[in-house]
Amino acid sequence: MKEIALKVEGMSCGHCVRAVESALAELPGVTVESVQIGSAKVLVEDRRTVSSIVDAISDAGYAAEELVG
Ligand SMILES: [Cu+2]
Repeated sequence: MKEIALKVEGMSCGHCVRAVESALAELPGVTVESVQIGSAKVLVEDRRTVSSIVDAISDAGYAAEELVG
């Protein structure tokens, strides 16, 4: 498992946190570690999953990008 940290734009309240959490929870091979306003941390089995994570967050209405480093 690899830990991926993401910056998430457009979140402003607890509703946003729950929306991102549930979008992530539906993805196979993804374990949600934490979601806060503006960021998320997940564990993935395969790094190729990162693009589907970004897509799922986008579908929920927020803009995500991986924080590298
Ligand atoms: Cu909100």
